[in-house]
Amino acid sequence: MRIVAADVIVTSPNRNFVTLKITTDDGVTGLGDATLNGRELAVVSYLRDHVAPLLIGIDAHRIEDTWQFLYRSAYWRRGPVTMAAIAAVDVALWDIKAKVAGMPLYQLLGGASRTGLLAYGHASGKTQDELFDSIREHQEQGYKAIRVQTGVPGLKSIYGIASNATFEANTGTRYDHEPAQRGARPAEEDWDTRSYLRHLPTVFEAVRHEFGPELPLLHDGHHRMTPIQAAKLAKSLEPYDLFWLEDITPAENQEALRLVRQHSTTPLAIGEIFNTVWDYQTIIREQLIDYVRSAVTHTGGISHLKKVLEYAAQYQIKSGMHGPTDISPVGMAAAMHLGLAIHNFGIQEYMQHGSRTNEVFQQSFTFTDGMLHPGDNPGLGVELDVDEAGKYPYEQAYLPYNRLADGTVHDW
Ligand code: CS2
Ligand code: MG
Repeated sequence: MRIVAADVIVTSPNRNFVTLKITTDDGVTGLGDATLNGRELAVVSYLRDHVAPLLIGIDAHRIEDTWQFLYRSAYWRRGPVTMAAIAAVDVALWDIKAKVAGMPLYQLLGGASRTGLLAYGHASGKTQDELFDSIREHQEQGYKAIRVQTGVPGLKSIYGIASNATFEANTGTRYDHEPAQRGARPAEEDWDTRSYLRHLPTVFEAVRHEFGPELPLLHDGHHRMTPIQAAKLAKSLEPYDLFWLEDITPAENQEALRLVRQHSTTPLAIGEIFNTVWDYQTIIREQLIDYVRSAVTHTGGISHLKKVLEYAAQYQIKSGMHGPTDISPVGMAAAMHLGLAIHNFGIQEYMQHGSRTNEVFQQSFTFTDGMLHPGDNPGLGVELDVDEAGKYPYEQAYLPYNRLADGTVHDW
């Protein structure tokens, strides 16, 4: 079964998505997500100009060999662009193999290890009242675990605060906006770590008081703290029993987390911007984290992320795969098949795509009573309507960035 076509489809129904579609000489097609938020066209070029021509004629069943060929023959390894491109090829080939086998992909990965995947959603509010409303709204939608992001007094705009979620009255769907904004330049936001560190524990105290001890609560620090600030934060949130505290440091400096561990037992999650097992080498071996945040889309696909998670399993570290709206339904489905099959599944992030996105990508996965399931269609269970996709051409969009009060650029 040889590959006869590898097409890259760019579409922007509610936001930009890049999808690779591989076709075999038997007429079987497979999809892979290659969306890199705010830098989408770099991956488009990598795939169209450098990878697609190499795929023609390759045996579509040789997934591992194709992965190794693309990774090693380029000489320039790792990095988000390369690894998103390889991920798209890998996932498309798994989709094809599972369709040919007539099975949902999770069956080829070892079969289901559980009945469904616990998902968490994003609650947020500038004020306490808005935050409480947002938590209740998520609970009404079925979410059993909730990420809490909050405004900070004195700061104008903050990461993760949904001015952000829209209710589409015509379809009854709730659409979670991600911070990327269409336009020619990134939006500028402000930041003050000391105000944030003072304010956040008061918010979690109020949330625990209102919603009780049972509800799993998560929080994302979005890479903004130094190691000692991160240690302070993790320690100050300990009484509120978080499910996890995410991205408290930039973590390129993996050793930095030793300091945090010395001061706190708050569980830590890191890795949404990591691309390979090498980015996790120290933090897994030294047990400096509790959850691996990588997405299939940005970590070389199912083949590579499975290896990362198997390594993590030796240290009782679990999965917590990245699932914002900038992961397309194809990438989400890949995460769900992998999450259903592995033993060390932890939790799956799940934000909801808009109705236009759901028309472009027809999906078989379900979200019922707070649990995700990839469905039992052969393959990934996602198909792309190319005509529908063609209605929404690419639009330039950027993630925002931060400056401190004196104008210094800060981690966003
Ligand atoms: C995030 C994302 O979901 C998360 O935890 O940190 O919202 C992230 O900001 C975006 O995916 C960036 O593209
Ligand atoms: Mg995050």
